[in-house]
This record gives sequence, structure tokens and C-alpha cells, in this order.
Amino acid sequence: MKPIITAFKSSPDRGRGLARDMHVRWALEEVGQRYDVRLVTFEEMKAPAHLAIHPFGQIPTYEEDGLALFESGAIILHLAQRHAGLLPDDPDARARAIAWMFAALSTVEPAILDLQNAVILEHDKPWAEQRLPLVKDRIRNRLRQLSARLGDAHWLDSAFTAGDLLMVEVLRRLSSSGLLNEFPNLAAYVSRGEARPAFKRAFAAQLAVFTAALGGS
Ligand code: GTB
Repeated sequence: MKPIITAFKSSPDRGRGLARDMHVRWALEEVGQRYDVRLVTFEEMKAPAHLAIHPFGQIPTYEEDGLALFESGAIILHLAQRHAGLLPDDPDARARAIAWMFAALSTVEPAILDLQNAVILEHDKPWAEQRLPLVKDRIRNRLRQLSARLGDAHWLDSAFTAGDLLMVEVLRRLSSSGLLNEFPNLAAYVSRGEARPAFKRAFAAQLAVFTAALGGS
């Protein structure tokens, strides 16, 4: 049976591939695993059937035979452990790749999410304008550190891994902010990720959902 993932029926990212089903689609494409997608509305995400799979009522989820998973990082780790292509065989290199997965989600992404919250949810607060430079500087700090570590390398630890997949996905959320362009090696790193055939297939698949919804509306 093909695994089934969930994605937004109508994504607020308007086909830009910024919602986290994109992480999972890309990982599935990298390992050559075909999959089905169940599209869900916001209402369906909060209904008991979906909450039984995802306790926080979000996307993405992943179902395969008797297994139901939530959290994009856990889904990608599961895929990377089950299939070749996203984690090295060498145990030390594998551990380092997993460290980069955690770094993407728990060290780099929080600062970036803070910016999205500031711009989308807090822009009308009296202190919003004053806070924004602080939020951006926290991101710059992380980007500076990441940029220094990446240097001229193509990927974070020799070959492409699930750590790069998640790091590129997290950095893509900065695309409209201009911040990434302050670090040319990171901008090139993201472009390298986006140039991978598996990324392109995943992006096209999520864009097709958005385009089809437009046609139907
Ligand atoms: N930690 C979880 C994971 O990694 O799987 C977080 C999952 C999550 O944030 N899911 C979001 C969701 O379901 C969609 S991806 N939100 C609905 C809800 O909570 O009710 C986050 C997202 C949403 C929209 C954009 N966008 O419009 O650009 C980008 C990213």
C-alpha cells in the first residue's frame, strides 16, 4: 500500500510550497517512494478523525499500513531510516546528519517563525515596529553561524542528507524577507536544494493542488 500524507486543501501559501507537507513530499521523492495525498480543510483538521492522527490538528500526517505519524521531522526521519538516500550508512555520519535535522527544526527555524509571527500576527500591535529589528537580528545571527559552517561546501556534511533537506526547507521560508540574500553561500545552498529533481517533482505536485483548486473555484 502506498503511504498517504495530508496537505492543505487550500494552502495559504498559494502554491509557493512553504507548508510542511512540502518537506514530506520532497523526502518521499528523494527516496523514490510513491504516495497518495489526502487534502484537508481547516475544519477537517480539527475534527476527531484527523485529531486521532494528529493531536494538534495540523498537517502533515503520514499513514502507512498500521502506522500513523505526525510531525514532519519525525516523518522524514522515519522515511530516511526505512529507505536509502537520505542518511549515510556510516554510523557517525548518520548521527551528524540527524543532528543537522534537529538543528534545522529546533535551532534555526524558531527564529524564522518568530519573524512570520511578527509580520502576520503582531503587525498591528503598538510595539510591532520596534520589535522587528530584534527579530531580524536574531535570524541574522543564526544565518551568520550557519553560513560560517557551510563555507564553500555544497552540503552541511559532505553528501546531501535529510539534514540538508530540512535546513533548505526552513531557509526557504525566508525567501520573501530578503535576509537570505545577505548570505550568498546560503542563498546558493537553497538554490542547490531547489535544483534537485526530487525537489522539483515535489514542488510541482503541491503546485498542482493549488492550480486545480483555482480552476474549481
Ligand atoms: N511541528 C509541526 C511539523 O513540523 O509537522 C508543525 C506543523 C504545522 O505547523 N502545520 C501547519 C498547520 O497545519 C501547516 S505548515 N497549520 C494549521 C493549524 O495549525 O491550524 C505551516 C505553514 C502554514 C502556512 C504557510 N504559508 O502560508 O506560507 C507556511 C507554513
